Amino acid sequence: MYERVSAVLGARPEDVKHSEIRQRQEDLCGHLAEDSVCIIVNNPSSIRSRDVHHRHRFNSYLHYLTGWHEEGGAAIFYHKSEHWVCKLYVNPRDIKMETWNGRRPGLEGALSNWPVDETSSLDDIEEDLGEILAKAESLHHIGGLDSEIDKIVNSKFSKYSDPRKIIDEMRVIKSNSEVELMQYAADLASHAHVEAMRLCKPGMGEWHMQSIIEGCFLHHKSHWAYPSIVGCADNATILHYNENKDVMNDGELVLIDAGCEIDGYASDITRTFPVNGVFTEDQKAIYELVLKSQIAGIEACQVGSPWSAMHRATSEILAQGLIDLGILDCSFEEALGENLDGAFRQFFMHGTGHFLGLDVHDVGGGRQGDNESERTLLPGMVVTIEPGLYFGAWRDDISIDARWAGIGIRIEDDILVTENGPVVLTAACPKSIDEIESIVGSA
Ligand SMILES: [Mn+2]
Repeated sequence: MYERVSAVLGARPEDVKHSEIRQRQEDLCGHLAEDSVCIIVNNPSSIRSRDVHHRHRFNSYLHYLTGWHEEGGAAIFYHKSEHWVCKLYVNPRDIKMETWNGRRPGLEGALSNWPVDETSSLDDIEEDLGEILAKAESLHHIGGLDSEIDKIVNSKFSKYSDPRKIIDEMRVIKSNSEVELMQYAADLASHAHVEAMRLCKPGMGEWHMQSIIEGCFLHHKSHWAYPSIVGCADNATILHYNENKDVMNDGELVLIDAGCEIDGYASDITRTFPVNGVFTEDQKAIYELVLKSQIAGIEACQVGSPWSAMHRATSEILAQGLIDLGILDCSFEEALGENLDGAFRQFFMHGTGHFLGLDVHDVGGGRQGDNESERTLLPGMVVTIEPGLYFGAWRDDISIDARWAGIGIRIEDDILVTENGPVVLTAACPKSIDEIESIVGSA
């Protein structure tokens, strides 16, 4: 299984180069007044139970601006003798602590291996900040993550602004090297999904699908970008189901929403397929409708299109399709709704997609479906397109024919917006009915 994935996966791209990170620092500082200071703090580690911690994930902003991926740490950008300085505060070397919890780069290691100008010990941040902030007129701070450092910052400076808006505008457009990393994350997740399809058999557990996919991630030195969702039958109609604890039965569909990360960059794929490898006529009817709407959503990912274009494209097809299948008994206008809030929303209750990058629901604007941010699509943006239809048999707020009950289908791909039209990064993951029927259970 792992070898099959390795054989089709290209070479893993290098992490983002230091020169590119230096350029990001320069771009950020170009937006800051010279008498201001900007502080970005790492995510704290969090306790799972008693003395066991959750796996640490670096703060995306800190990683974006310094490449730092270790635990602890904070970056301070300040202007000193005509230059901007990026100073990284890290945990100092400590043989005793390292013996228990892992090696640390320390001050020297951080200075020589990361693209920063100065390093200092986190133990000194309070004193240092006192000096640096005494000379500053304004402060930019991404707070709320590490309460200890937040407290220090708050005690030194009563008012600060949030620099995320500036950095988000940088993060929302992906460079070539970011796209390469995202393509690799998309390929790895695509091939992992194919392995789950191949090995799927009635009687297996949802957790078996999860173990195949996450095993492929781990085997390739990656990790899930968000908890994997594997839901068969009615479980597929629960959007954030991730207990993955039920047995998959003959005749049911299974929905898998799983993606991995590479140097912090996420992929996000959803596929839905019949556990026994053959769609029933009713499952096929819904699947074909969702697929048609997803393809229309992808086609709408054009440079210059408003953010809402993708959601409108998928919604119009779903609304009409639900009427054609006799699931909705109303006019197209009523099905769609004036603000895309018509009767079809009973069965498609989420947005059509979101930005994708260092965060799976990446920065840069609202989600499709909220009319909050009317962004225009630009080259280098990466979005997901993921319409779905959900007919939970357990729901007593909808009235549907029994033949549709227990069908939940979502199809999700990752799309790079380019001048030459949308590029599907997750194209290696099959989604046509013919392909799926020939792959599922073929192992
Ligand atoms: Mn998604």
